[in-house]
Amino acid sequence: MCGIVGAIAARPVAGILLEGLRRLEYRGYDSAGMAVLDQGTINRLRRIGKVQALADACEQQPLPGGLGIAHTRWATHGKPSEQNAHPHMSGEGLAVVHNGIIENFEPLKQELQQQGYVFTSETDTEVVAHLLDRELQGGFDLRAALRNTLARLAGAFALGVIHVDQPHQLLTARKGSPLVIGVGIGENFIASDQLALLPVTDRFMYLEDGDIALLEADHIQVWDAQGQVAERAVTTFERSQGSAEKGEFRHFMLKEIYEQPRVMQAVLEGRIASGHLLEQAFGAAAGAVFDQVKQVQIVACGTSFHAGMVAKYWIEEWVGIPCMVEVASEFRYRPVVLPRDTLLLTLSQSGETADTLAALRAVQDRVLATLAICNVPGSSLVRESDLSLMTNAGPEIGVASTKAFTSQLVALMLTTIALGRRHGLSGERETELVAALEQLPGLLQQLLALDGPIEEMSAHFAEKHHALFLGRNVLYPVAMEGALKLKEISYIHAEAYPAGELKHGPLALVDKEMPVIAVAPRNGMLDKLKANLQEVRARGGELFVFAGCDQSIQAQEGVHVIHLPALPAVLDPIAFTLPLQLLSYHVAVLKGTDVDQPRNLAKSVTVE
Ligand code: HGA
Repeated sequence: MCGIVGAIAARPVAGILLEGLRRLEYRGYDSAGMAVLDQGTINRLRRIGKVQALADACEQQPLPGGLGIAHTRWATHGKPSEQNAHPHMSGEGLAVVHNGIIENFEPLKQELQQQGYVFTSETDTEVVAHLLDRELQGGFDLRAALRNTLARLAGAFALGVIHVDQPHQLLTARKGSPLVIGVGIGENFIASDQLALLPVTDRFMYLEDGDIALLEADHIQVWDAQGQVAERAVTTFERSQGSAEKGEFRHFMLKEIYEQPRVMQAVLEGRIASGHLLEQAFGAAAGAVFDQVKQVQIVACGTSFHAGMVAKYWIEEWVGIPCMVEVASEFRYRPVVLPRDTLLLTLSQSGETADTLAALRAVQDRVLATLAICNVPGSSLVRESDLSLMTNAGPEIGVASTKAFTSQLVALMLTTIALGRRHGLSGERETELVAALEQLPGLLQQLLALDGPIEEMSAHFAEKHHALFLGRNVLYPVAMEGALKLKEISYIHAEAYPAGELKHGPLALVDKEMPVIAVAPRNGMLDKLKANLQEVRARGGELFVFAGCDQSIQAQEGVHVIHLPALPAVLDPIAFTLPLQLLSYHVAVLKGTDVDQPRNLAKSVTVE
């Protein structure tokens, strides 16, 4: 969701800002803009469309200067247009970029209009620029003006501000939206995500909610929400955490699918040894918490929600305690009943998902403990939870989540084992599960060999408008994730059902124009699933089956089958996900959609 970059340096910053925006484009890409201060003037360029349009404009009209802010937008207030693109200005002297939503912008706008401010955009952001100007007119310096302005704002924001009267200062603040400071040598930066700044620094300072920071080229000062001077630690980014380059791959999504064998290794590293789980991976306090837990409440959104659904099957089967799963946008707004000794488990790739964070904050005082499974260390979710387990998947740039999902599943299996140990899971079973997990990197490597046959299969979908995904038991959420992937990137309408539900409604949709995709591992439910598939065939539906290694499902007229290699049944949800990712990818490529940046979507959903 919207990406912010800012820089203050002794060299021209426009190139740094543009590169930062390119790296943040996964967060939003309907328009982009930049404002750079040069010799007492703020020069601003904004363009509708992708960052490349802004880069082209910069070629024509270079923006010299060593202080600037830039933005790539995912509109929440006002359509994507040049006028609504950030930075927004008040007069000629002040420019602002914003990620988030100002919930009370309407009364603020009215108030400012009554005082003579003229608005040139439909955005909520523009009130911030004018509020700041009003404070400056009232005699406050830039930092005090920002502090007074923040006191008027409701909602979520990360802000970058520059002013012509302060040519050596870049101001920033955050509340509820992500923002990181990049610490350079004689130059400093801000960004929504550290990825944006990796070409210029590997040292980062994470701001807390409510912080204001003032950056000069060789100095950074932070104040906390109470206005007290605050120390924020500087951490060094490990380059081994993955790269944000596409390399030889045509799309980030494909690269990220292919990275999964290595990611499986990364998420297991340091968490298992000699056939056992290393519980310390969850933090020193984890053992005592896991001992006491009587039920688990999982809260997440989108793909992470599907990972949570898989975990429900695992936790109830192997730990034997109740596990509830709910989407965060519902959970946060209803009076939830949480039995005593509930562990609240949140899942988010970015750790900045607004609804998930709000859900955590809403109930954290009413639960035994909170555990975050997340891909970004230092993210808000991780910092605000009692326990955390990193998925170590490295940067995920494709908007459609792939490796983040499978690494969450592994982290959830580790969590299940950790809980199970304290609730009667035998040592033997633990060893069995850990041994299965150890096979994952090799297994996913083998699965990638199915890419060719899956690409061939994808041709059947190019002309279709709808698709149905079926699975049973722990493979039902995998079918849901398969359907989500297909709709996200190919724009084919896709739904998932537990196969047993077919005859209760969706069967009415089945005809030769409705391809039905089934995930059919060899397990106790296979015969039942096969009966459901017969129901589809009997109505002329074309079947695409991802089957286990046994040969009991065979290709025939109207039935296309891809067999997976032999694998431990506990790994089915992870293994069967990969072919579904590849199928969506190839269908999207055939349809010619923008695979990494599908329309209307953005990654890291930091707005509600
Ligand atoms: N509300 C602002 C910023 C949107 C945003 O942060 N999206 O993720 C706007 O609509 O421009």
